[in-house]
Amino acid sequence: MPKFYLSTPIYYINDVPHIGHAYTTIVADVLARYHRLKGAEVFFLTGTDENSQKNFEAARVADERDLKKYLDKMSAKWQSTWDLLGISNDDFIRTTEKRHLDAVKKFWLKVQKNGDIYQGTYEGFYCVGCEAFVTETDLVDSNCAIHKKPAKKIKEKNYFFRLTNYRDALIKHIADNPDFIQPIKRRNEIINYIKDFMTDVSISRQNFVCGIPVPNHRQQAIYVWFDALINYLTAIDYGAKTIKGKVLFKKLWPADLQLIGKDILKFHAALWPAMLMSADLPLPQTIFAHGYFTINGDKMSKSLGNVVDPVELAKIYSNDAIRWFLLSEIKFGEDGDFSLVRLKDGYNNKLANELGNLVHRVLSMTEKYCDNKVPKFSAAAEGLDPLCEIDIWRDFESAMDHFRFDEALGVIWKVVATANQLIDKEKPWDLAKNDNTRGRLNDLMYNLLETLRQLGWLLLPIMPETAEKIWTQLGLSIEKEKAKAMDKAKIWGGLRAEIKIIKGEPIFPKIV
Ligand code: ME8
Repeated sequence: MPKFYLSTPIYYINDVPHIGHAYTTIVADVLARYHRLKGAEVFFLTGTDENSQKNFEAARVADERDLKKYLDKMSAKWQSTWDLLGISNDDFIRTTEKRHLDAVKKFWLKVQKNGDIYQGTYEGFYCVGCEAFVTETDLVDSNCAIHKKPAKKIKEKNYFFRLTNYRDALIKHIADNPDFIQPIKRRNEIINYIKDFMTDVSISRQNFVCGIPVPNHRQQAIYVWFDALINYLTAIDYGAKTIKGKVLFKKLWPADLQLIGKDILKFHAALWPAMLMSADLPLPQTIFAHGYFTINGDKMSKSLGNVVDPVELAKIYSNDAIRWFLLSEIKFGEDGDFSLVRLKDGYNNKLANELGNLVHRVLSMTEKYCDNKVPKFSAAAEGLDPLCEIDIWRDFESAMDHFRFDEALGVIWKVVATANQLIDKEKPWDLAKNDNTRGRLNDLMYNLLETLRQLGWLLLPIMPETAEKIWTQLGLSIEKEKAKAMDKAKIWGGLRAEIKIIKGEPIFPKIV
Protein backbone atom coordinates (compact mmCIF):
# COMPACT_ATOMS: atom_id res chain seq x y z
CA MET A 1 0.00 0.00 0.00
CA PRO A 2 1.51 3.38 -0.92
CA LYS A 3 1.84 5.92 1.89
CA PHE A 4 1.04 9.61 1.82
CA TYR A 5 2.38 11.86 4.57
CA LEU A 6 1.09 15.42 4.42
CA SER A 7 1.23 18.34 6.82
CA THR A 8 -0.02 21.86 7.39
CA PRO A 9 2.06 24.51 9.13
CA ILE A 10 1.77 24.35 12.89
CA TYR A 11 -0.01 27.52 13.88
CA TYR A 12 0.83 30.15 16.50
CA ILE A 13 -1.72 30.22 19.26
CA ASN A 14 -1.64 33.86 20.21
CA ASP A 15 -5.18 33.95 18.88
CA VAL A 16 -7.96 31.62 17.72
CA PRO A 17 -7.99 30.21 14.15
CA HIS A 18 -9.35 32.37 11.38
CA ILE A 19 -10.46 31.52 7.87
CA GLY A 20 -6.87 31.82 6.53
CA HIS A 21 -5.68 29.05 8.83
CA ALA A 22 -8.80 27.06 8.00
CA TYR A 23 -7.98 27.40 4.29
CA THR A 24 -4.65 25.56 4.52
CA THR A 25 -6.10 22.97 6.89
CA ILE A 26 -9.16 22.34 4.72
CA VAL A 27 -7.05 21.90 1.58
CA ALA A 28 -4.87 19.43 3.48
CA ASP A 29 -8.00 17.61 4.60
CA VAL A 30 -9.31 17.42 1.02
CA LEU A 31 -6.02 15.90 -0.11
CA ALA A 32 -5.84 13.52 2.83
CA ARG A 33 -9.33 12.24 2.01
CA TYR A 34 -8.52 12.04 -1.69
CA HIS A 35 -5.40 9.95 -1.12
CA ARG A 36 -7.25 7.70 1.33
CA LEU A 37 -9.82 7.12 -1.42
CA LYS A 38 -7.07 6.21 -3.82
CA GLY A 39 -5.99 3.55 -1.37
CA ALA A 40 -2.93 5.18 0.24
CA GLU A 41 -2.04 4.87 3.88
CA VAL A 42 -2.38 8.54 4.80
CA PHE A 43 -0.76 10.34 7.71
CA PHE A 44 -2.16 13.86 8.01
CA LEU A 45 -0.51 16.14 10.52
CA THR A 46 -1.41 19.53 11.92
CA GLY A 47 -0.73 21.17 15.27
CA THR A 48 0.33 24.21 17.24
CA ASP A 49 3.60 26.16 17.40
CA GLU A 50 3.95 26.99 21.06
CA ASN A 51 7.49 28.06 21.97
CA SER A 52 7.08 31.50 20.57
CA GLN A 53 7.44 34.95 22.04
CA LYS A 54 4.16 35.89 20.35
CA ASN A 55 2.29 33.30 22.44
CA PHE A 56 4.08 34.42 25.58
CA GLU A 57 3.04 38.03 25.00
CA ALA A 58 -0.53 37.00 24.17
CA ALA A 59 -0.71 35.12 27.48
CA ARG A 60 0.33 38.30 29.28
CA VAL A 61 -2.26 40.37 27.40
CA ALA A 62 -4.89 37.76 28.32
CA ASP A 63 -3.75 38.21 31.93
CA GLU A 64 -2.82 34.55 32.13
CA ARG A 65 0.23 34.26 34.37
CA ASP A 66 0.56 30.54 33.95
CA LEU A 67 1.92 30.16 30.42
CA LYS A 68 1.27 26.42 30.32
CA LYS A 69 -2.37 26.96 31.22
CA TYR A 70 -2.72 29.51 28.45
CA LEU A 71 -1.07 27.22 25.90
CA ASP A 72 -3.21 24.25 26.93
CA LYS A 73 -6.37 26.30 26.61
CA MET A 74 -5.47 27.79 23.24
CA SER A 75 -4.15 24.58 21.73
CA ALA A 76 -7.38 22.81 22.74
CA LYS A 77 -9.31 25.57 21.04
CA TRP A 78 -7.42 24.95 17.78
CA GLN A 79 -7.95 21.21 17.95
CA SER A 80 -11.65 21.67 18.67
CA THR A 81 -12.00 24.08 15.75
CA TRP A 82 -10.62 21.43 13.41
CA ASP A 83 -12.98 18.88 14.96
CA LEU A 84 -15.96 21.16 14.39
CA LEU A 85 -14.89 21.70 10.79
CA GLY A 86 -14.66 17.94 10.23
CA ILE A 87 -10.89 17.89 9.68
CA SER A 88 -9.60 14.32 9.57
CA ASN A 89 -6.03 14.83 10.88
CA ASP A 90 -4.30 11.69 12.13
CA ASP A 91 -2.17 13.49 14.69
CA PHE A 92 -2.04 16.88 16.36
CA ILE A 93 1.40 17.97 17.43
CA ARG A 94 2.20 20.54 20.12
CA THR A 95 5.76 21.78 20.29
CA THR A 96 5.66 21.82 24.08
CA GLU A 97 5.23 18.05 24.19
CA LYS A 98 8.01 15.85 25.52
CA ARG A 99 8.23 13.92 22.24
CA HIS A 100 9.07 17.18 20.51
CA LEU A 101 11.68 18.22 23.05
CA ASP A 102 13.37 14.86 22.52
CA ALA A 103 13.27 15.17 18.74
CA VAL A 104 14.65 18.73 18.75
CA LYS A 105 17.48 17.75 21.06
CA LYS A 106 18.40 14.80 18.88
CA PHE A 107 18.26 16.92 15.73
CA TRP A 108 20.35 19.75 17.22
CA LEU A 109 23.07 17.37 18.39
CA LYS A 110 23.21 15.72 14.98
CA VAL A 111 23.55 19.02 13.12
CA GLN A 112 26.11 20.21 15.65
CA LYS A 113 28.09 16.99 15.24
CA ASN A 114 28.09 17.54 11.49
CA GLY A 115 29.76 20.91 12.06
CA ASP A 116 26.91 23.19 11.00
CA ILE A 117 26.36 25.05 14.28
CA TYR A 118 28.74 27.74 15.52
CA GLN A 119 28.69 30.51 18.10
CA GLY A 120 28.63 34.14 17.05
CA THR A 121 27.09 37.51 17.79
CA TYR A 122 23.86 38.59 16.23
CA GLU A 123 23.39 42.30 15.84
CA GLY A 124 20.30 43.46 14.08
CA PHE A 125 16.53 43.53 14.25
CA TYR A 126 13.97 41.00 15.40
CA CYS A 127 10.25 41.23 14.62
CA VAL A 128 8.09 39.37 17.14
CA GLY A 129 5.14 39.40 14.71
CA CYS A 130 7.20 37.50 12.11
CA GLU A 131 9.19 35.66 14.79
CA ALA A 132 12.11 36.38 12.53
CA PHE A 133 15.42 38.18 12.35
CA VAL A 134 14.82 40.96 9.85
CA THR A 135 17.10 43.33 7.98
CA GLU A 136 16.80 47.09 7.50
CA THR A 137 15.33 46.44 4.05
CA ASP A 138 12.35 44.71 5.71
CA LEU A 139 11.58 47.86 7.72
CA VAL A 140 9.64 51.00 6.86
CA ASP A 141 10.38 53.87 9.30
CA SER A 142 11.80 51.33 11.80
CA ASN A 143 8.54 49.34 11.64
CA CYS A 144 8.20 45.83 10.25
CA ALA A 145 6.61 46.28 6.81
CA ILE A 146 4.16 43.42 7.49
CA HIS A 147 3.22 43.96 11.12
CA LYS A 148 3.57 47.77 11.18
CA LYS A 149 5.19 47.53 14.59
CA PRO A 150 8.73 48.49 15.60
CA ALA A 151 11.26 45.69 15.18
CA LYS A 152 13.49 45.27 18.25
CA LYS A 153 17.17 46.04 17.86
CA ILE A 154 19.18 43.31 19.51
CA LYS A 155 22.80 42.44 20.01
CA GLU A 156 23.44 39.09 21.60
CA LYS A 157 25.72 36.10 21.57
CA ASN A 158 23.98 33.11 20.10
CA TYR A 159 24.28 30.06 17.89
CA PHE A 160 24.26 30.17 14.11
CA PHE A 161 23.39 27.56 11.51
CA ARG A 162 25.67 27.33 8.45
CA LEU A 163 22.83 27.77 5.98
CA THR A 164 25.19 29.07 3.31
CA ASN A 165 27.00 25.71 3.31
CA TYR A 166 23.94 24.37 1.50
CA ARG A 167 23.52 27.06 -1.15
CA ASP A 168 24.74 24.91 -4.06
CA ALA A 169 23.09 21.72 -2.85
CA LEU A 170 19.74 23.50 -2.49
CA ILE A 171 19.91 25.04 -5.95
CA LYS A 172 20.81 21.66 -7.42
CA HIS A 173 18.03 19.84 -5.61
CA ILE A 174 15.44 22.38 -6.74
CA ALA A 175 16.69 22.19 -10.34
CA ASP A 176 16.75 18.37 -10.35
CA ASN A 177 13.31 18.02 -8.76
CA PRO A 178 10.80 20.24 -10.56
CA ASP A 179 7.98 19.15 -8.22
CA PHE A 180 9.89 20.04 -5.06
CA ILE A 181 8.79 23.67 -4.72
CA GLN A 182 5.41 24.51 -6.17
CA PRO A 183 3.93 26.52 -7.78
CA ILE A 184 6.58 27.65 -10.30
CA LYS A 185 6.57 31.29 -9.26
CA ARG A 186 7.45 30.29 -5.69
CA ARG A 187 10.26 28.10 -7.01
CA ASN A 188 11.70 31.07 -8.92
CA GLU A 189 11.28 33.31 -5.89
CA ILE A 190 13.16 30.90 -3.63
CA ILE A 191 15.95 30.33 -6.15
CA ASN A 192 16.56 34.11 -6.23
CA TYR A 193 16.60 34.23 -2.46
CA ILE A 194 18.99 31.29 -2.11
CA LYS A 195 21.35 32.65 -4.76
CA ASP A 196 21.42 36.31 -3.80
CA PHE A 197 20.22 36.91 -0.26
CA MET A 198 20.59 33.82 1.88
CA THR A 199 22.99 34.16 4.82
CA ASP A 200 23.76 31.99 7.84
CA VAL A 201 20.99 32.33 10.42
CA SER A 202 20.92 32.77 14.14
CA ILE A 203 19.17 29.77 15.68
CA SER A 204 19.08 30.61 19.37
CA ARG A 205 18.10 33.46 21.67
CA GLN A 206 19.87 34.54 24.84
CA ASN A 207 18.20 34.37 28.28
CA PHE A 208 14.89 33.57 26.79
CA VAL A 209 11.66 33.10 28.73
CA CYS A 210 10.17 30.54 26.43
CA GLY A 211 11.68 28.02 24.07
CA ILE A 212 13.51 24.73 24.16
CA PRO A 213 16.93 25.04 25.81
CA VAL A 214 20.00 24.50 23.65
CA PRO A 215 21.47 21.13 24.64
CA ASN A 216 24.32 21.67 27.12
CA HIS A 217 23.76 25.44 27.19
CA ARG A 218 20.63 26.25 29.18
CA GLN A 219 21.01 30.03 28.99
CA GLN A 220 20.17 29.84 25.31
CA ALA A 221 16.79 28.88 23.88
CA ILE A 222 16.44 27.39 20.43
CA TYR A 223 15.01 29.86 17.91
CA VAL A 224 11.31 29.14 17.43
CA TRP A 225 11.57 28.37 13.68
CA PHE A 226 14.45 25.92 14.08
CA ASP A 227 12.36 24.20 16.75
CA ALA A 228 9.03 24.40 14.90
CA LEU A 229 10.18 22.91 11.60
CA ILE A 230 11.33 19.77 13.38
CA ASN A 231 7.69 19.06 14.32
CA TYR A 232 7.29 17.28 10.98
CA LEU A 233 9.83 14.73 12.18
CA THR A 234 8.68 14.59 15.79
CA ALA A 235 5.18 13.46 14.88
CA ILE A 236 6.50 10.35 13.19
CA ASP A 237 8.70 9.52 16.15
CA TYR A 238 12.05 10.89 15.01
CA GLY A 239 12.99 11.40 18.66
CA ALA A 240 11.76 8.02 19.85
CA LYS A 241 14.24 5.67 21.36
CA THR A 242 12.11 2.57 20.88
CA ILE A 243 12.12 0.24 17.91
CA LYS A 244 8.41 0.89 17.39
CA GLY A 245 9.14 4.57 16.91
CA LYS A 246 11.74 3.90 14.27
CA VAL A 247 9.25 1.84 12.25
CA LEU A 248 6.88 4.77 11.80
CA PHE A 249 9.67 7.12 10.83
CA LYS A 250 11.10 4.65 8.34
CA LYS A 251 7.73 4.11 6.77
CA LEU A 252 6.64 7.73 6.47
CA TRP A 253 9.69 9.91 5.92
CA PRO A 254 10.26 11.79 3.65
CA ALA A 255 6.95 13.64 3.72
CA ASP A 256 5.02 13.60 0.48
CA LEU A 257 3.46 17.03 0.74
CA GLN A 258 4.00 20.00 3.03
CA LEU A 259 1.35 22.65 2.55
CA ILE A 260 2.14 26.20 3.61
CA GLY A 261 1.14 29.78 2.85
CA LYS A 262 3.50 31.91 0.79
CA ASP A 263 4.40 33.97 3.88
CA ILE A 264 6.53 31.15 5.24
CA LEU A 265 8.16 30.00 2.02
CA LYS A 266 11.74 30.94 2.94
CA PHE A 267 11.63 28.94 6.15
CA HIS A 268 10.24 25.85 4.44
CA ALA A 269 11.99 25.96 1.08
CA ALA A 270 15.47 27.10 2.15
CA LEU A 271 16.10 26.73 5.90
CA TRP A 272 14.16 23.47 6.34
CA PRO A 273 15.71 21.50 3.45
CA ALA A 274 19.17 22.73 4.49
CA MET A 275 18.50 21.57 8.05
CA LEU A 276 17.48 18.16 6.72
CA MET A 277 20.56 17.91 4.53
CA SER A 278 22.68 18.78 7.51
CA ALA A 279 20.99 16.05 9.56
CA ASP A 280 21.52 13.52 6.73
CA LEU A 281 17.82 13.15 6.06
CA PRO A 282 16.03 13.07 2.70
CA LEU A 283 13.90 16.05 1.69
CA PRO A 284 10.11 16.16 1.35
CA GLN A 285 8.75 15.39 -2.11
CA THR A 286 6.78 18.61 -2.45
CA ILE A 287 6.42 21.87 -0.62
CA PHE A 288 3.41 23.74 -1.94
CA ALA A 289 3.06 27.40 -0.97
CA HIS A 290 -0.43 28.69 -1.64
CA GLY A 291 -1.47 32.32 -1.96
CA TYR A 292 -2.93 34.69 0.56
CA PHE A 293 -6.42 36.01 0.49
CA THR A 294 -7.99 39.24 1.60
CA ILE A 295 -11.47 39.75 3.03
CA ASN A 296 -13.71 41.87 0.82
CA GLY A 297 -10.53 43.39 -0.60
CA ASP A 298 -8.86 44.16 2.77
CA LYS A 299 -6.10 42.38 4.67
CA MET A 300 -7.63 40.37 7.51
CA SER A 301 -6.87 42.13 10.78
CA LYS A 302 -8.31 42.58 14.22
CA SER A 303 -8.09 46.36 13.99
CA LEU A 304 -10.18 46.35 10.81
CA GLY A 305 -12.66 44.05 12.55
CA ASN A 306 -12.85 41.78 9.50
CA VAL A 307 -11.39 38.57 10.89
CA VAL A 308 -13.62 35.74 9.71
CA ASP A 309 -14.28 32.92 12.18
CA PRO A 310 -14.66 29.69 10.15
CA VAL A 311 -16.80 28.00 12.79
CA GLU A 312 -19.32 30.84 12.92
CA LEU A 313 -19.49 30.86 9.14
CA ALA A 314 -19.97 27.10 8.98
CA LYS A 315 -22.87 27.39 11.43
CA ILE A 316 -24.70 29.44 8.82
CA TYR A 317 -23.57 27.76 5.60
CA SER A 318 -22.32 24.28 6.66
CA ASN A 319 -18.76 22.91 6.62
CA ASP A 320 -19.07 21.69 3.07
CA ALA A 321 -20.27 25.03 1.73
CA ILE A 322 -17.17 26.68 3.20
CA ARG A 323 -14.94 23.99 1.69
CA TRP A 324 -16.65 24.34 -1.68
CA PHE A 325 -16.38 28.13 -1.63
CA LEU A 326 -12.71 28.29 -0.65
CA LEU A 327 -11.72 25.74 -3.28
CA SER A 328 -13.81 27.06 -6.12
CA GLU A 329 -13.27 30.74 -5.46
CA ILE A 330 -9.50 30.91 -5.02
CA LYS A 331 -7.23 29.30 -7.61
CA PHE A 332 -4.94 27.22 -5.45
CA GLY A 333 -1.52 28.85 -5.43
CA GLU A 334 -2.82 32.30 -6.36
CA ASP A 335 -3.84 35.16 -4.11
CA GLY A 336 -7.56 35.72 -3.85
CA ASP A 337 -10.35 37.53 -2.08
CA PHE A 338 -12.96 36.15 0.27
CA SER A 339 -16.29 37.88 -0.06
CA LEU A 340 -19.30 37.11 2.10
CA VAL A 341 -21.61 38.40 -0.62
CA ARG A 342 -20.13 36.00 -3.16
CA LEU A 343 -20.32 33.15 -0.64
CA LYS A 344 -24.05 33.72 -0.18
CA ASP A 345 -24.71 34.09 -3.92
CA GLY A 346 -22.60 31.05 -4.74
CA TYR A 347 -24.30 29.00 -2.05
CA ASN A 348 -27.77 29.80 -3.34
CA ASN A 349 -26.93 29.45 -7.03
CA LYS A 350 -24.47 26.60 -7.22
CA LEU A 351 -25.22 24.56 -4.11
CA ALA A 352 -28.93 25.11 -3.52
CA ASN A 353 -30.18 25.65 -7.11
CA GLU A 354 -27.88 23.36 -9.05
CA LEU A 355 -26.50 20.49 -6.94
CA GLY A 356 -29.13 20.50 -4.18
CA ASN A 357 -31.98 20.83 -6.60
CA LEU A 358 -30.69 18.00 -8.81
CA VAL A 359 -30.58 15.62 -5.85
CA HIS A 360 -34.01 16.65 -4.63
CA ARG A 361 -35.77 16.51 -7.98
CA VAL A 362 -34.29 13.12 -8.93
CA LEU A 363 -35.39 11.63 -5.62
CA SER A 364 -38.82 13.27 -5.81
CA MET A 365 -39.33 11.78 -9.26
CA THR A 366 -38.15 8.38 -8.07
CA GLU A 367 -40.75 8.60 -5.33
CA LYS A 368 -43.43 9.62 -7.77
CA TYR A 369 -42.70 7.57 -10.87
CA CYS A 370 -40.73 4.57 -9.62
CA ASP A 371 -42.51 3.53 -6.46
CA ASN A 372 -39.71 4.95 -4.29
CA LYS A 373 -37.24 2.39 -5.61
CA VAL A 374 -34.26 2.36 -7.92
CA PRO A 375 -35.73 1.07 -11.20
CA LYS A 376 -34.23 -1.69 -13.29
CA PHE A 377 -31.96 -0.57 -16.08
CA SER A 378 -32.53 -2.27 -19.42
CA ALA A 379 -29.69 -1.12 -21.65
CA ALA A 380 -27.97 2.13 -22.48
CA ALA A 381 -30.63 3.73 -24.62
CA GLU A 382 -29.75 6.36 -27.19
CA GLY A 383 -29.11 9.73 -25.61
CA LEU A 384 -28.92 8.21 -22.13
CA ASP A 385 -25.21 7.53 -21.97
CA PRO A 386 -23.67 7.30 -18.51
CA LEU A 387 -23.03 10.79 -17.24
CA CYS A 388 -20.00 9.88 -15.15
CA GLU A 389 -17.85 8.04 -17.63
CA ILE A 390 -14.15 7.44 -17.89
CA ASP A 391 -13.35 10.94 -19.13
CA ILE A 392 -15.07 12.57 -16.17
CA TRP A 393 -13.05 10.54 -13.71
CA ARG A 394 -9.84 11.04 -15.64
CA ASP A 395 -10.36 14.82 -15.72
CA PHE A 396 -11.30 14.86 -12.04
CA GLU A 397 -8.26 12.88 -10.93
CA SER A 398 -5.91 14.84 -13.14
CA ALA A 399 -7.21 18.10 -11.60
CA MET A 400 -6.90 16.73 -8.06
CA ASP A 401 -3.41 15.34 -8.69
CA HIS A 402 -2.24 18.76 -9.86
CA PHE A 403 -3.82 20.80 -7.03
CA ARG A 404 -6.37 22.31 -9.44
CA PHE A 405 -9.32 22.10 -7.10
CA ASP A 406 -11.39 24.69 -8.94
CA GLU A 407 -11.12 22.50 -12.05
CA ALA A 408 -12.03 19.36 -10.11
CA LEU A 409 -15.16 21.15 -8.92
CA GLY A 410 -15.73 22.28 -12.51
CA VAL A 411 -15.79 18.63 -13.59
CA ILE A 412 -18.34 17.81 -10.88
CA TRP A 413 -20.52 20.72 -11.87
CA LYS A 414 -20.37 19.65 -15.51
CA VAL A 415 -22.01 16.39 -14.42
CA VAL A 416 -24.60 18.29 -12.38
CA ALA A 417 -25.43 20.59 -15.31
CA THR A 418 -25.63 17.69 -17.78
CA ALA A 419 -27.97 15.77 -15.48
CA ASN A 420 -30.19 18.81 -14.98
CA GLN A 421 -30.29 19.38 -18.76
CA LEU A 422 -31.11 15.73 -19.39
CA ILE A 423 -34.13 15.96 -17.11
CA ASP A 424 -35.34 19.09 -18.89
CA LYS A 425 -34.84 17.44 -22.28
CA GLU A 426 -36.32 14.03 -21.50
CA LYS A 427 -39.22 15.37 -19.43
CA PRO A 428 -39.81 12.35 -17.19
CA TRP A 429 -43.21 13.79 -16.23
CA ASP A 430 -44.28 13.24 -19.88
CA LEU A 431 -42.61 9.81 -20.13
CA ALA A 432 -44.60 8.76 -17.05
CA LYS A 433 -47.91 9.47 -18.78
CA ASN A 434 -47.51 6.73 -21.33
CA ASP A 435 -46.95 2.98 -20.88
CA ASN A 436 -44.92 2.85 -24.11
CA THR A 437 -42.30 5.13 -22.62
CA ARG A 438 -42.06 3.30 -19.29
CA GLY A 439 -38.80 1.60 -20.32
CA ARG A 440 -37.21 4.88 -21.26
CA LEU A 441 -38.39 6.45 -18.01
CA ASN A 442 -36.78 3.63 -16.03
CA ASP A 443 -33.55 3.91 -17.95
CA LEU A 444 -33.52 7.65 -17.45
CA MET A 445 -34.23 7.42 -13.73
CA TYR A 446 -31.64 4.69 -13.19
CA ASN A 447 -29.14 6.79 -15.07
CA LEU A 448 -29.86 9.81 -12.90
CA LEU A 449 -29.76 7.87 -9.63
CA GLU A 450 -26.48 6.17 -10.55
CA THR A 451 -25.14 9.61 -11.46
CA LEU A 452 -25.99 10.72 -7.91
CA ARG A 453 -24.14 7.75 -6.45
CA GLN A 454 -21.08 8.58 -8.50
CA LEU A 455 -21.40 12.27 -7.66
CA GLY A 456 -21.12 11.14 -4.05
CA TRP A 457 -17.74 9.59 -4.86
CA LEU A 458 -16.54 12.65 -6.74
CA LEU A 459 -17.65 14.86 -3.87
CA LEU A 460 -16.33 12.68 -1.07
CA PRO A 461 -12.89 14.29 -0.63
CA ILE A 462 -14.06 17.86 -1.13
CA MET A 463 -17.55 17.83 0.41
CA PRO A 464 -17.66 14.67 2.55
CA GLU A 465 -20.84 15.51 4.47
CA THR A 466 -22.71 16.16 1.22
CA ALA A 467 -21.50 12.90 -0.29
CA GLU A 468 -22.80 11.03 2.74
CA LYS A 469 -26.16 12.83 2.63
CA ILE A 470 -26.58 11.89 -1.03
CA TRP A 471 -25.79 8.23 -0.38
CA THR A 472 -28.11 8.13 2.62
CA GLN A 473 -30.96 9.53 0.54
CA LEU A 474 -30.21 6.93 -2.14
CA GLY A 475 -30.76 4.28 0.52
CA LEU A 476 -27.10 3.23 0.55
CA SER A 477 -25.10 2.35 3.62
CA ILE A 478 -22.36 4.95 3.97
CA GLU A 479 -20.04 2.42 5.54
CA LYS A 480 -20.55 -0.15 2.79
CA GLU A 481 -20.16 2.40 0.04
CA LYS A 482 -17.00 3.84 1.58
CA ALA A 483 -15.55 0.39 2.04
CA LYS A 484 -15.44 -0.08 -1.73
CA ALA A 485 -12.19 0.60 -3.50
CA MET A 486 -12.43 3.77 -5.53
CA ASP A 487 -11.51 1.97 -8.75
CA LYS A 488 -14.46 -0.34 -8.32
CA ALA A 489 -16.85 2.28 -7.06
CA LYS A 490 -16.43 4.44 -10.11
CA ILE A 491 -17.44 1.71 -12.54
CA TRP A 492 -20.79 2.66 -13.98
CA GLY A 493 -23.74 0.61 -12.73
CA GLY A 494 -22.80 0.06 -9.10
CA LEU A 495 -26.25 1.07 -7.85
CA ARG A 496 -28.44 -1.98 -7.32
CA ALA A 497 -31.96 -1.94 -8.71
CA GLU A 498 -34.90 -2.26 -6.31
CA ILE A 499 -33.27 -0.56 -3.33
CA LYS A 500 -35.58 1.81 -1.54
CA ILE A 501 -34.58 5.45 -1.59
CA ILE A 502 -34.97 7.61 1.51
CA LYS A 503 -35.71 11.07 0.24
CA GLY A 504 -34.94 13.72 2.83
CA GLU A 505 -34.87 17.48 3.08
CA PRO A 506 -33.01 19.47 0.38
CA ILE A 507 -29.31 19.10 1.15
CA PHE A 508 -28.64 22.82 0.70
CA PRO A 509 -31.68 24.77 1.88
CA LYS A 510 -31.79 28.28 0.40
CA ILE A 511 -30.42 31.01 2.60
CA VAL A 512 -32.18 34.38 2.38
O1 ME8 B 1 3.65 31.04 10.47
N1 ME8 B 1 -4.62 33.55 3.53
O2 ME8 B 1 2.07 30.25 11.96
P1 ME8 B 1 0.83 31.21 11.66
C1 ME8 B 1 -4.19 32.28 3.37
N2 ME8 B 1 3.90 29.03 13.32
N3 ME8 B 1 -3.57 31.57 4.33
C2 ME8 B 1 -3.39 32.14 5.52
C3 ME8 B 1 -3.83 33.46 5.77
C4 ME8 B 1 -4.47 34.18 4.71
N4 ME8 B 1 -4.93 35.41 4.85
N5 ME8 B 1 -3.49 33.77 7.04
C5 ME8 B 1 -2.88 32.67 7.57
C6 ME8 B 1 3.32 30.36 11.41
N6 ME8 B 1 -2.80 31.69 6.66
C7 ME8 B 1 4.30 29.38 12.03
C8 ME8 B 1 4.42 28.18 11.13
S1 ME8 B 1 5.42 25.74 10.56
C9 ME8 B 1 6.76 24.87 11.03
C10 ME8 B 1 5.42 27.15 11.59
C11 ME8 B 1 -2.23 30.33 6.88
O3 ME8 B 1 -0.13 30.94 12.77
C12 ME8 B 1 -1.10 30.00 5.90
O4 ME8 B 1 -0.96 28.60 5.84
O5 ME8 B 1 1.26 32.59 11.43
C13 ME8 B 1 0.11 30.57 6.60
O6 ME8 B 1 1.34 30.04 6.11
C14 ME8 B 1 -0.17 30.15 8.03
O7 ME8 B 1 -1.60 30.31 8.17
C15 ME8 B 1 0.59 30.99 9.06
O8 ME8 B 1 0.20 30.59 10.34
